[in-house]
Amino acid sequence: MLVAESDHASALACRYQLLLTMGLYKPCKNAMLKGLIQAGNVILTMVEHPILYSFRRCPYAMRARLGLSVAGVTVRLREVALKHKPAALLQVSAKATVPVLVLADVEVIHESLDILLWALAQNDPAGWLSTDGQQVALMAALVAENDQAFKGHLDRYKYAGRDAIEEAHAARDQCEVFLFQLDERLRRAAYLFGERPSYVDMAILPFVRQFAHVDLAWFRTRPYNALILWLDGLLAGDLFAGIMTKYPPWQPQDPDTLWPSPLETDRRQAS
Ligand SMILES: N[C@@H](CCC(=O)N[C@@H](CS)C(=O)NCC(=O)O)C(=O)O
Repeated sequence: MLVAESDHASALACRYQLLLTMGLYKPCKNAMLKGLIQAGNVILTMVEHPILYSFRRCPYAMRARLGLSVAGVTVRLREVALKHKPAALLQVSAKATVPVLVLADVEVIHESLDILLWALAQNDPAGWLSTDGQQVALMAALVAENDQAFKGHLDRYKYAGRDAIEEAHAARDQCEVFLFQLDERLRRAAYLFGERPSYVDMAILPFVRQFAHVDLAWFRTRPYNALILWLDGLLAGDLFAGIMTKYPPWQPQDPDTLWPSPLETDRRQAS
């Protein structure tokens, strides 16, 4: 372990403190990170690259990859086949949902939102955590609404059987209550909380995409034009393309897949 007292280190400690104050980052169970905040020093474990268990099409995993990618945090990516979860994943996470981020053996982050926020705590070049302070609770509430009510309706819409059209449509109507709420915000500004994207846009984007893809032709006829524009814009960017690269399921004997490659990150940050 290395105790660093550089500017970078204190900036990192400040950011953790900020996240805690904002109520966005749940305090880690891990004493080392708590010590880090209290002492104001950053204790860096010499881990070159955390391990990310991911599934390309999972919206939660997309959310995590968006954060890691924008932050330029390179991970050892392990694509998971959900029907054949690797023993290594089950060992670190009893819950075994993806994404899971393993920060050496000292800490495992099991929730996609925590991974997104952890990544931004390392580096937030696009200012996704910036907020005017007034909006913090509202921002968190919108993500919570996405993860709870909206995702529940979305699953009932997406996975309704062919013989349950009425149920599917009822769930779709319920989803749209949330979508109209997003659209109303997006009529006022380009992004959900202002003229620049925030972590909220990135946390919600993969789920709106999932909704749209259930019946894309129908989705495009709907009267939430600002939302459709927002979705199209974010999906067309390099960042989103970069998180959707395909990888075969990880096998224990495989060499590490470093993702995003440091080269890719440099190229995107320079553009
Ligand atoms: N609350 C979790 C939910 C993650 C989640 O449910 N992921 C799905 C894939 S999209 C999963 O792993 N499901 C377990 C399974 O299918 O076995 C998070 O935010 O990370």
